[in-house]
Amino acid sequence: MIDFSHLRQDFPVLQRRIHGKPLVFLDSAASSQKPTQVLDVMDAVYRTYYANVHRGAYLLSEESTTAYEEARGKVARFINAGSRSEVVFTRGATTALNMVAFGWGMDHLSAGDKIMLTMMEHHANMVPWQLVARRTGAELVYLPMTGDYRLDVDRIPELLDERVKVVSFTGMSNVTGTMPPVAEIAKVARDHGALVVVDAAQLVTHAPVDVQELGADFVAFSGHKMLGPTGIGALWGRPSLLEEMEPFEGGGEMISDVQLNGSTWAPVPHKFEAGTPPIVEAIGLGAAVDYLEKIGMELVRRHEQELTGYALDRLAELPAVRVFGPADLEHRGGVISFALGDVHPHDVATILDQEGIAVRAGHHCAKPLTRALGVPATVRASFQVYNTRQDVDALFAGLRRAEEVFRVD
Ligand code: 7TS
Repeated sequence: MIDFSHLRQDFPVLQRRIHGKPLVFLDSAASSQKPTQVLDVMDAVYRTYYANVHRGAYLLSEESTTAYEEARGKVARFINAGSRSEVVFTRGATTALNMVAFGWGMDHLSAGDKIMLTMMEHHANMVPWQLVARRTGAELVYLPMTGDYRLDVDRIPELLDERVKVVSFTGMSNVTGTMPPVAEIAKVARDHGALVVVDAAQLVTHAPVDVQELGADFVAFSGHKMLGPTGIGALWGRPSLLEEMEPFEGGGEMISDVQLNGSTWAPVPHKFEAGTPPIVEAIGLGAAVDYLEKIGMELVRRHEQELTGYALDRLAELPAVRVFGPADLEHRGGVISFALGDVHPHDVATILDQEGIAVRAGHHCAKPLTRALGVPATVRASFQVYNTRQDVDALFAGLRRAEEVFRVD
């Protein structure tokens, strides 16, 4: 077992007690906690060199501009982008996906075209495409799930006809933890001439991501799930597509020139970053990347696989627990959705909260997927670098307690 327990001390909030018990934070798939290394960097920006970027001809502005652009470079290196200009800072994965759906979709889709998604998508990779489909007349098709909670890739040849112009899918499900074979799907879809978009909101913090290896056209993710702050995320895109794609938002900073009846755009990536960007958040994301790189994403993935394996074994000791997700650790990450008998997930979460354990209960913004699981909601425990076997043991004990309270046999 890889010992990550020393990392806990980097996360101040994990020192808290909840209802008199030590906090066991198992909701990192919704948003992760932040290490001191990120908090300190953000604090230092505000205290020592904060100013707006790309504008002032004075030292503070030069310093914050340099730090902002260095953070872009860190994110680019983290995902092995060809250059930092391939990384557009966005508000998060949601904005990045809307940027592609509207920026690319409105110019390339029309009636008769198809948008291929999967049954596993978070609403952020479903609703933007539904909006664009409604406006362009394009149709939506969905790749189904197999009985063991994986994407049914065998159905791709049948569904991927010449009308499919874009294939947009998750790199890791935020409900079942499923990790689809992204590179394999991307290759088939691109060979077919479709644009390939990967929602890497979960993937990027649970496994190494190399955009060259994934073979997608666009990759979207958020900073707050990968130990960084809220309000910042990124869209990686192939340079030619970023050049060609229309900006999603207009405003300051994204122009080259503005005349009364028209404008020209700033070079990529700035043409996609209208207005004052989340400067301190971007720099904070750079610090989160530094933190994760210091551990190494290969090790993060291995730690999480071991912890997930341990958690699945412990949950299997409770006959009333039903896990919705692949059993094979090669095909899943550290997000575990489950039911406890027929106890409502919110009731389970409430009992766990009394024990200091934070989990999420609900549809996890993936209603079609939860519906396909045949339940209105699930309980979800999700892991990050700071979680340990002790956290899993606490979850197990908490579930035992919930069984007693609700008299589950
Ligand atoms: N895609 C996936 C796979 C996600 O898990 C999420 C957020 C998003 C996109 C959207 O990211 P955002 O940062 O723009 O909101 N997932 C969750 C979750 O599982 N619980 O809360 C947010």
